[in-house]
Formats: sequence, structure tokens, C-alpha cells
Amino acid sequence: MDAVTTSVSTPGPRTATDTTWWRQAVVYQIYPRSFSDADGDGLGDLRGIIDKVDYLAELGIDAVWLSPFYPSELADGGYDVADYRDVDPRLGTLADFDELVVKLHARGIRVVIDIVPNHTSDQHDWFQEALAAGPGSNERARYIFRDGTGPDGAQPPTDWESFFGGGAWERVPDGQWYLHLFAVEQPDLDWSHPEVREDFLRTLRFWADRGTDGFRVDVAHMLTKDLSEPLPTRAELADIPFDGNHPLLDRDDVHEVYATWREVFDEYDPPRTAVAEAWVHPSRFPLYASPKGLGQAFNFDLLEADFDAHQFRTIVTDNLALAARSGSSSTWVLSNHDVVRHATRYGLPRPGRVGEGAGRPSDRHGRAWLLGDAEQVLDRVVGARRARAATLFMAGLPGSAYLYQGEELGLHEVAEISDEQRQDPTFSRRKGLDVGRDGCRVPLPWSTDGPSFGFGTAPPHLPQPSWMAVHAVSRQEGHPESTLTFYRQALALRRELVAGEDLTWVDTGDPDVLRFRRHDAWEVVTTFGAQPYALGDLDVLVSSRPVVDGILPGEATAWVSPRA
Ligand code: TEU
Repeated sequence: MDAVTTSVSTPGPRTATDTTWWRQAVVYQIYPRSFSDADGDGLGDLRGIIDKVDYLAELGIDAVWLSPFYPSELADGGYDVADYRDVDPRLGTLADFDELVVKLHARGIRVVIDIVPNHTSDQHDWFQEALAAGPGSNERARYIFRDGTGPDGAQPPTDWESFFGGGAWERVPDGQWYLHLFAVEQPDLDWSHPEVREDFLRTLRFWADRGTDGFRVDVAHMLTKDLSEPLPTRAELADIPFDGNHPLLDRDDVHEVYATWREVFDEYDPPRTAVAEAWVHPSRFPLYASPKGLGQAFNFDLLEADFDAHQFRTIVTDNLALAARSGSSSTWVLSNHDVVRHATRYGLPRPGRVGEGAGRPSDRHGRAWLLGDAEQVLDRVVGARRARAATLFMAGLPGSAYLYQGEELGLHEVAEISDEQRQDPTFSRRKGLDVGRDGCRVPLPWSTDGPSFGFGTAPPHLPQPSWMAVHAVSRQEGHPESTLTFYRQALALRRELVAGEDLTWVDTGDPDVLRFRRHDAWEVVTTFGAQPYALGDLDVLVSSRPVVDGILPGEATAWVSPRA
């Protein structure tokens, strides 16, 4: 549905004209279904977010990023979009969206929304038209339909696998097959079709006209494909280098698309921004982050790393260099809606890559996790301690920090979800090999009682274990030691301190301790090991654990400045 907007707004006067805000922003990701439920149906909604604007302002963030809120059958938590220019009626209306934008802007908070261009929902009008119109039609040409192989075409065109597990082709009643690199309900669009390209420009303008400040671009490296015959087999595909000519991923020609998007962004004042979700080789990053393209790209290196000084330092050095090559700023992410929360990752003896639900809890209470064939016991206290230290380290870096809802409450991954309650298609499609991503998508606890700890008045769409009450906002507010208070302090201070984008490493003489200086004014010190570190004659501005007599304990971060 298209509607003319009447209430376009920009963020408050202090920031409205700032065209570089995205370079060093704190962006808070909201997963709308699980943030706050105002209408009591068990699903979070836009009005629920409107009710929490004060909370967001007090947190001290610069922008929110809203995961998809569009009409969707929720086959992939909303990343299966049935209409790119409307709001899911269960989540609200376009008028609610406009009100949310006005209210966030009034508090100086910008609004970034998720654009999902690689695939639509199978409920999208276009896909329904493609099914009805039949082989050879223009309607089918917007997607990737092929005849099957083998007798009667009963075999898929190739043996490719979907990223969510299982085959990547689905057969339709007339015998043709369509490509879906994710779930069956997410048919891939054909980006060589001019109507596909035009329609997304229209979608970008639609939301930019409504005051949207920026866009997070889902799987930005996958849109364009070379599906000329003969198609490679899965084994052949695995041998093709990622040099810009791979048939499916990270093709050079995708940047022709983003060049046209950039023209749209630049029609606005201030220009709209974008950040690419592109899982590509680091050397290819600057293409996405180029000012001629999307302008910024997610760097998931910290999210994939252990809590380890050497790994963190290498990642920071490499990514600052990459960002400099594109003229962009770096981004930092520890948690999002696709990975096990960082408090839990760091509480496992060898966290490694437990993101994307890899591994599964091996007891009902999430005390032990099975990763590969090794069982690991979760230490929640250690995990939470390291998570705070890592967050404060990240928030001190030059560039933009992306936070995921609930990390400010010190939330752990929820393991207590039965197979029947699981919603993520990666769980069903991978036949239970891993549990999928529901454990980080459980509704937030706002208070200690009620049917959903203040999330709403109905039972939540994913179950909340009783321990979540300990993390409730109402329990943490006003508590000097709480993780929420710690996030608020750190983000308030960041707003005061962050000026330039420089970083200078300071030698600590200890391989487990990292220390860097910002603008010759303040420093960030992190102890990754158990050993404490003497801060000497420095003022502690904020710390993730108490500093006594100038001693920073192990597994902690402090921001410090020379004593005045
Ligand atoms: O994710 C892209 C992606 O490839 C992975 O992070 C994905 O989550 C993983 O392979 C699953 O195991 C984006 C979105 O962030 C994700 O939520 C969507 O499911 C996906 O695209 C499809 O739209």
C-alpha cells in the first residue's frame, strides 16, 4: 500500500543537519516482534516501541535499527516480506510508523530500517502472480524459475543447498522449480529484471519520504547472480573463487545496483545512509562501504572472535585499515538476532563460532551446550563479566557500534525452548542439528511479574524462562551496579568524549592487556586474562568491574583519563 505521508520529520535541531552522524553512531537493533507488545497479542509491535521511546532516549543511543516489520507470514521472522511498503497489521499501521519516527526524532534518535532485497515472501503479490502466470511469463522472470532435470524434470536443476539447510530449489505444481537460497517461503528475485530494480528504488523513496534516515541491507552480497547454462554443481560451485565473478555471491555487478541506490539516498537532505550486511572476504569490504555505494558495511569479526586480546587487537587494526581504504568508518557488532548472545558465547570454555545457533543446549536449562561433539558447561557469571568488558572495549573504538536489544540487560541466550515452540526455519530445515536462532529472539523482560515480565499482557510468542526476571528493566533501573546502568553511563560518556576517529595503541607489556588512546584525551584499557592491571595515576571514567586503589581486575575494561 502506498500512502502520501504528511508528517515527515528529521531528528531534533541539534543533529538534523549533521551528515556524518552514521560514522560514529551507537545503533540499537530492535527486533520488533520481541521488544514490547502494546496490543496484547503476544507479538511485539510498533506501538510497543513508541511506549518505550523514553527508555531508548535514556539509554543514550544515536539510532535504532528496526528489523523487518512488514506484512509477512513470519516463515523467517519477517525476513520473508510480502509487501515492502506497508506494516504488518499485527505490528501496527503506517500511521504508527510515522508516529514512531516523529517521536524518535524528537529525542534526537535516528531511524534505520531493514531492506530485504534478495528474496520476497512467497505470499508477495509478485510471487503469487508468477505461480498463476506460468512458465515463460514476465511474471516468472522476476524470480529464478528453471525446468527440472532427469525424466519428467522431477529432479531439481542443480544439487545446490539452501543456507538454511536442505535443497535450494522448490518445485511448483506445473513442474518448474524456483530458487530459494534461504527458506522455501523466500523465493530469490532475479535482479537482472528491470522491474525488480525499479521497484526497490520506489521502496527506498517510500520510506525515505516518511523520514527514515538509513537502511540496513539484508544479504547485500547476494542480489545479482549469473545463472547462465550450464549451471555448476554444488561441488563445482565450491571450487569457484570469490573474485567478483562467482555465480551466486559477492559479484562485482551488484555494485551497479547500489550505485543507483546511492543516487536515491543523495536526493535527500541529509542524504540517507545504508549499511551492508555482506558476509564477504575482507578484501571485498571496501566495495560495499564505498561512498558511491552503500557507504558502510557490517564487520562481524568481533562477533566471531573469542574473548582474546590478540584476536581483538588484530581485528581492530585490520578493520580500521579497511575502513580507511573505502573512506568509510568501521562498524562493530558483538550480538544480533542471528547469533548466540555474547554473554553466553563468552561463558563457554571455548566459544569459537557458536553464532547462528551452531551447537545446541544439551540440557533443558541451558547449563551445558553441545558444540560439535564436545559438551561445554556454561558459566553465566564469567560470560556476563566478559560481555561487559567487551562491550566497553567496543564502545571505545572509533566507528559505529551496533547493539542488540537485551544486551544492555545482560541477557543470556535462552535455551529453554522446546522443539515444538521453535520458530526459526534453520531449526526445522537442519533437522535439529542446531537449535536455530530463537534463543536470542525471546521477548524482553521489562518487569518481574505478569504473564510475560511486562513485555505485554498475553503469553509471549516465545517462552521466557523464569531467570529472565532477574534481568528485568524494573530491577536494574536505579541500581548502580546493574548492566543497564553501566550501559547508560558508558553511552552518555561516549557522547561527551567521542570526537575524532583516531586510535593509538599503548604498550602494556602484557599480552593479555590491550590499551588504546583516543584524541590524546582518554584511554580504553581491557584485561582479557584473569590478572589485574595497575592503572596508576589515572582517573577512571567508567569501568565494567569496580576499580579499587587504581587496580583494574581481570576480565574488565575501564575508560581512563589523566588526572586533572
Ligand atoms: O542473514 C544472513 C545470513 O546469511 C546469516 O546470518 C543467516 O542468519 C545464517 O546463515 C542462518 O544460519 C540475514 C538476516 O540477518 C537473517 O535473519 C535472515 O534469516 C537472512 O538474512 C535471510 O533474509
